[in-house]
Amino acid sequence: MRPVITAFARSPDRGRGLARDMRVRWALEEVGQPYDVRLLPFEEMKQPALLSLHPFGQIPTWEAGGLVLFESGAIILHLAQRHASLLPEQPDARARAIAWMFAALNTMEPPIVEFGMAAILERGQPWFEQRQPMLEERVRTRLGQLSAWLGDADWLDGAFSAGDLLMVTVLRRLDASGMVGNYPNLAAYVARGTARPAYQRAFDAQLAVFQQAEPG
Ligand code: GTB
Repeated sequence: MRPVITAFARSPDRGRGLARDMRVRWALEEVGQPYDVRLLPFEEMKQPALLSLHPFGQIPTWEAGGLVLFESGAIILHLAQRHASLLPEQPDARARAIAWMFAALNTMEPPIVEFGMAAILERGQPWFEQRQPMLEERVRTRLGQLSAWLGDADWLDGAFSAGDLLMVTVLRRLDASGMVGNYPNLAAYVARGTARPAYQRAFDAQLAVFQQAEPG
């Protein structure tokens, strides 16, 4: 059964692999599961066809064998539970890897997204100059804590897991800010993740979508 995921027909990230289909594509590549992609124009995001799959009319979604899922973390957990290689077999190690999935999505991603979105949507607002340093400081705090935990390890808890996969994609949201570069071990961690062949295949696939949408 070949799963079908959804992605932007023309991603606003211009092929930089920052939209959340990228993490699902990467997970699919890591486990060697072939997949199809249904590309959605913005005009279709809040239409009944997508809303019947996703209550908030967003990408990515997942359809396979009668199961419909939304939320990139839930999709990756579903995939990781059914294939070896994204979660350890040993129960305690598996629970810790899942904790890192939640940490990426619940503890790291919110301040990073808030910081990035404010820079796009609130620039020019009277509060922007005061608020942005505060948002940046919240991100810096989390990066410092993550850096201290990682130390000189390759991955967050033993072998590469779905927790690392999500964490790397979340940290990549800071690419434009250069903030991760202030933590050499985190920069090396992101480089290690993005050098994985499965990441490269997923990246190339989403880039090809953007290039076909915007030839030349
Ligand atoms: N919590 C959900 C999940 O993890 O699946 C969040 C899903 C989500 O935010 N999807 C976004 C979406 O569909 C795309 S990824 N937005 C359209 C809408 O809400 O109508 C977010 C995103 C968009 C653009 C960039 N970028 O340009 O860099 C990065 C990330």
